[in-house]
Amino acid sequence: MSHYKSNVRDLEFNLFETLHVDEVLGQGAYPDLDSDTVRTMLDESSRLAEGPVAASFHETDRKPPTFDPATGTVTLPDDFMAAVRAWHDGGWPAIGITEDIGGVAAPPAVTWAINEFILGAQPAALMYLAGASFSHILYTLGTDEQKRWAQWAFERNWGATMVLTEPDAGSDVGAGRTKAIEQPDGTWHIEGVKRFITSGDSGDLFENIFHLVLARPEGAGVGTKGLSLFFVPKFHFDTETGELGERNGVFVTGLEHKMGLKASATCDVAFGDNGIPAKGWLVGGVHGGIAQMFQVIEHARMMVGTKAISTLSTGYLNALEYAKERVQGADLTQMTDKAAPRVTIMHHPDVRRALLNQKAYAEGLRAVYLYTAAHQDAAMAQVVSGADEQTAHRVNDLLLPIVKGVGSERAYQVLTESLQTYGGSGYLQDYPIEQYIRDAKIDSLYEGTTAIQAQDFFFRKIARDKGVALTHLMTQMQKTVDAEVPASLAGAHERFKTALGDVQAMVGSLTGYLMGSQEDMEELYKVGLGSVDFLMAVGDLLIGWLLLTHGITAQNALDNGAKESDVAFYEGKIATANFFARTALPRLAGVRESIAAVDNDVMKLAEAAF
Ligand code: ST9
Ligand code: FAD
Repeated sequence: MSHYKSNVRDLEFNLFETLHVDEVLGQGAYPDLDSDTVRTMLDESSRLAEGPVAASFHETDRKPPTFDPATGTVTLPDDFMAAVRAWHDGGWPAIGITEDIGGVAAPPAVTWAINEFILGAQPAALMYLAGASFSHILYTLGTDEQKRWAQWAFERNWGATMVLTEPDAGSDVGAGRTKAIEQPDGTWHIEGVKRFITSGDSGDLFENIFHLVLARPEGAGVGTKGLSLFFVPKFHFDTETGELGERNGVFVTGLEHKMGLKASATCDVAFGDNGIPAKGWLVGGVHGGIAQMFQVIEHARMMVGTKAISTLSTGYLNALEYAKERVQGADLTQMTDKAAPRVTIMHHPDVRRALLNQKAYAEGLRAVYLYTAAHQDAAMAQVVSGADEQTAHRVNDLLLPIVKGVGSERAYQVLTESLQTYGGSGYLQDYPIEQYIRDAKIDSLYEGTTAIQAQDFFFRKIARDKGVALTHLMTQMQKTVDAEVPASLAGAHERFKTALGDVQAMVGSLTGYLMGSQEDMEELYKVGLGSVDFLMAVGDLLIGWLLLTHGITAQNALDNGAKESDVAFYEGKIATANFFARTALPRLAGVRESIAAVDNDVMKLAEAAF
């Protein structure tokens, strides 16, 4: 039986009943896609994910990829490669990729809904298949010649990597020392050592791999702005015909041994270190490396958040199934009757609390990533929030650190409740949750740690944006506050109103510290001390809001005579909105107080006192 449990009904609810994706289908950028086709795509891709794609999930964890130092080659298990090929052969990596290179146009919300399946079933498989989306980006950024390479890379299913990190340059990408030396023929030789490179090699899974590498041209300035982006293939190819040639001088020198996500080969990679130069081409023929690389990073941050959220969802659904079967103890109301009938653990209040908490975060975070994806498309953003193209772009930028930072932190935290639901059995490898937890931990680390997401969120996405995107979002929230809601959600509505005020007060405190830094730079420490709590608080507010709006949609559907098979689903939506508003939103008042009271004593504390 598959470890992976998808939630197609909830995805359809988001896409069709709350985001109204049907309003952009069959016209504009998506003339060939209609609602029935999207529903069929969701059914087919979820079945593939639950079946062949998920099949080798545990096996690859126990017998992960291996590395041969003599050849610098990584070998992937055959059954894992079969999973990657199954997804590729189904045509799913082409969804959302520009038609100019052979992709299939689709609204990003649909693309990410489909990605959710593979990211829950076999996340590393999508990472090996990054070639499709990276080709799309290369096509967007590249010279005319590079656009042709991007087309080949997509058609021939080349692997791809993003190469930033070095031993002394992790969060601080601008500390990178890898050099780029220009050659008389206009190409570049890359020299340096990169580490932690996902899919740095993948054996014979692909005929070729292209690495997108940040390196510093000789004489360029310091920091991220001195970095340029290079296209560095594993094998050279005839740039006119695409025919493969000699090995390029980029070699894997080691494989990391990790806590989880073992199917994904994390590699040390040396450029130009073994007598063969690592030849690269300047992407787009321009020196704008960090801005170009951020186009890749934005996809990857979205991917990481969706991965975490999908893992939480399957963790919850597995725990739910277990709770309905496991018999233990008597009903609490019969606790004094030692002969009372034993019940399934689903009857115990604390198990119900934990399950509803899992459901609230899994479904609330799904709503967050899909709402974000809706703002990656001008037509859909217009439908969803009335944002024009530029505002939609800013809202997407604002929400990415929430998808990535809050998605990863909450998924890891709440997955421990999925494990707890199993009791001691959850700790065993007989069930998937312990692997989910190990595999999900990485999500708060790579693609920018949570601290980096939190600073990006406040300094860049709010302060530098002059609050434009945040104001747009809060205006949408205020509309919900001002609207009449069904009686079944009156309590949640009231609590949401209070929580919105709490978060607005947090913005006020942090902005005050930022302004104060013009007089006293150390006021900035206060932003640093409060920024992760703030990010998580905005995440909870957004979840509470989307769950509330979903509850309203559900109540309306019930009032309008929902089909019998949908009644429990809608009742669950209303209950979840109320539960989250009652248990999670009141905590924001405490965060508000703590951010208002941040003080720099923490920064003055001597290291010896820690
Ligand atoms: C990694 C990979 O960890 C892990 C997994 C890989 C899996 C690969 C597979 C992916 C598959 C994807 C599949 C998707 C399928 C979907 C299909 C759909 C079609 N936004 O603030 P400044 C830029 S890789 C945009 O001064 P510092 C901007 O150009 C390693 N741009 O920064 C800016 O200039 P300006 C990941 C941004 O102090 C310039 O940077 N490593 C943003 O110099 C400088 O900005 C990390 O993520 C932004 N948010 O440097 C590093 N921010 O201001 C984390 C900056 O003029 N560290 N720019 O516009 C950071 O992010 C740091 O904050 C820093 C600081 C490096 C940016
Ligand atoms: P550090 O930057 O040393 O951070 C250590 C701690 O300090 C963290 O808690 C961090 O939040 C905190 N910290 C650091 N700077 C600040 C600051 N300015 N303010 C507040 N707190 C701060 N990289 C690639 O280029 N390509 C890949 O494909 C890739 N894949 C990866 C796969 C795996 C499995 C792993 C583990 C890493 C991968 N990475 C990849 C690297 C990854 O992006 C980095 O590990 C990450 O950006 C953090 O860098 P670091 O590990 O050096 O930690």
